[in-house]
Amino acid sequence: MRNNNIRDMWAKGEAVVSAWLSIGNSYTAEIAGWAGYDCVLVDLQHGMTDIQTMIGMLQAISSTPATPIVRVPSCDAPVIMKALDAGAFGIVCPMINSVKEAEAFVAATRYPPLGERSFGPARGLLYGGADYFQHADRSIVRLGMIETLDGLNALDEICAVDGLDGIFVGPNDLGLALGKGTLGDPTDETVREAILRCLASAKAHGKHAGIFCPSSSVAARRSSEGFDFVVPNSEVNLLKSALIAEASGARSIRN
Ligand code: 3PY
Ligand code: MG
Repeated sequence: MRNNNIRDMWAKGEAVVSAWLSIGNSYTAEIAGWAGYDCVLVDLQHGMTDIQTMIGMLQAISSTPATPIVRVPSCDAPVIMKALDAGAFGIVCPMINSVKEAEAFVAATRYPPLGERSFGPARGLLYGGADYFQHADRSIVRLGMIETLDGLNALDEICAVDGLDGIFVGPNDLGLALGKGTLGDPTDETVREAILRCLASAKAHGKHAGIFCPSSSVAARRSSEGFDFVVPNSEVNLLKSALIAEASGARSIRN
């Protein structure tokens, strides 16, 4: 099976830098894949993307050096399996609130006897290779999102779940859950402390820790703190700020 670049980087102690795609389009996915990211995530939760568009995006990412991964809309086994069958080499699962949910998430990604994944790897075989079935359980990366009060309360137990590679902090939802609003780069002490608690718990359990960041400078800081999976903003936010800057720049002389 084709190597999972995320695992290879982690084995070397490196931090993975992932693009985050909210626009459902295979051309955008292809551009992101050639832009120097270690992996590219298709966001099925909040992105304007459905399953069929996701498949085209994963095909586009497959033609680039980046590893294709998917954030599913929820801990829903059929969708998780569909994303894996479509060739995702990693799954980020939002709103993991309990050990039970973390275990259900992991089970959906593993074939029996370890898990409950149904057989039908489709594009997994094309992108991964003919021996996909033999190696998929070991190769696929699973990150459960901590972004609720329940998730925070069960943090240590979730981090201990067998087969979960690590956690991924959603700072916006976590900020909301803590009553602090959506803070991209939380300076609030409660949110800051909660984020660092997630990092410490993951490390204490020998797991990986990821986080969504509002910019590359915050992502670099997070990675220096010990996060080993960082997302420096989404493509839609980057496009929006570039468009705004160009529109206002083009008017700057007349104004
Ligand atoms: C969050 O911040 O809540 C996320 O889900 C990642 O953007
Ligand atoms: Mg979230």
